[in-house]
Amino acid sequence: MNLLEDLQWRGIIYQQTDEAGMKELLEKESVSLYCGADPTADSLHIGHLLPFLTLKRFQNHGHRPVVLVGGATGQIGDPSGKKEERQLQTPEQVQYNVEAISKQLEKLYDAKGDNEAVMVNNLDWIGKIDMISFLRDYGKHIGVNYMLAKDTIASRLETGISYTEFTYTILQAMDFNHLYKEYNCKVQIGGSDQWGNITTGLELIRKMNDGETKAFGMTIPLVTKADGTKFGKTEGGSIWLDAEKTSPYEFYQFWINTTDADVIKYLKFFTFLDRETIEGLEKAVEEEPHLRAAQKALAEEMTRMIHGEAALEQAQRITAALFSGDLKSLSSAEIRQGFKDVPTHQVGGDDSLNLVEVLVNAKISPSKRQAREDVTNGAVYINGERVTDLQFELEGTVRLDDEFTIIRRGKKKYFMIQYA
Ligand code: 383
Repeated sequence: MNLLEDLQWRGIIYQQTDEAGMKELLEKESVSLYCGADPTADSLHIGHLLPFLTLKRFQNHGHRPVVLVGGATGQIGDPSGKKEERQLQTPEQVQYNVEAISKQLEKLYDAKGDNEAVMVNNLDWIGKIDMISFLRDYGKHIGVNYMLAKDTIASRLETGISYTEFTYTILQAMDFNHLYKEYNCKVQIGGSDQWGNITTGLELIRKMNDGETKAFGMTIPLVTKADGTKFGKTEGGSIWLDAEKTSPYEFYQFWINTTDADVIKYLKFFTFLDRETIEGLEKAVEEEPHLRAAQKALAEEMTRMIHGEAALEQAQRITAALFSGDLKSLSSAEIRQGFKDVPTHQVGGDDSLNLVEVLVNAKISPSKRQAREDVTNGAVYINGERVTDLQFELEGTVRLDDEFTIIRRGKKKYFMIQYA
């Protein structure tokens, strides 16, 4: 399968500005193409992955990725897909975020050689343009009527859009034009929300380069979920690539919890597994869904890709230990990762440390009588070990890191006790 056939099969192509031209271009030469991200936070989240992994698919087929981080555009704010005006970030915050997300992006493109990825920051050229040049050299080429017709701008006319955000699309167009000239970059890709900005770029390139368009745009579909809820969000918020914000265990759990209805689509979108393998997993979902082979493959591929082999093994160990209830094999740091979201109860300095009392105070057992029964019946586990002694005190080695204890009641109900 060639690249375009592979992208098609994966369902990754949404819109193209010139399908036939693009096909011809990719058959003829090895191209440079780009995708950008604005530094709106100090980490990317999985909503960014699809376009940047698509860029990598191009790289795997011999093309050169140009990865842009918007040190300039991040100070302005893209109105695309936003119902409301954005709050400006300070230049320092933007700079901090640029560094953080550049590191994450660099890691995605480790391939060396002729088509090694190039990292660029648009502050390096946009930051140098003075206002008069901006208005004369660029603004003059883009009609206000043309801009007003863009979905992302039109949809904001009722609620309001500042001149700042209105101008954003011209800045992104200047980037495409700059990269076209400096890096012979002929293609820009992005999510479907970027269609307007990508086409403004083509307009500018056409106007500034003798009317001939040799550049192309391609967008990638929005990732949806079969149940209609938003992809990439959990109760805890976004799924970040930064391990400090979303631990590798949580990251692994996110993917492993994918529904049968979505899992094949995600394997095609996000992994580099080949067609045969994915079709095999598709069969497995149909014939033996309870084994969750496709979900396991997805979680494994994604966690390895973003966090590496060691973090994947750790995530799998935590998952297995939580499933079996055997916590002895885990370090306290691993237990912390695994139990981040369980109900927590704080035990103050004056509170009783007696197990039965704690079970009642933490509302783990509904009454004192029930708490006693739970303990004597062997339904209570402390850090994975059954405790049947009614006099047991939560002291000493049961306090992991001197800070917390995990209590399990019954098969699967976990609680964390924290000490003041
Ligand atoms: C800036 C300057 C350029 C080219 C692109 C940009 C960024 C672009 C943007 N992109 C989104 C972002 O940064 O705002 N104006 O969060 C997201 N992208 C990619 C993809 C996506 C888009 O980074 O659809 C999801 O991840 O295009 O929302 O010269």
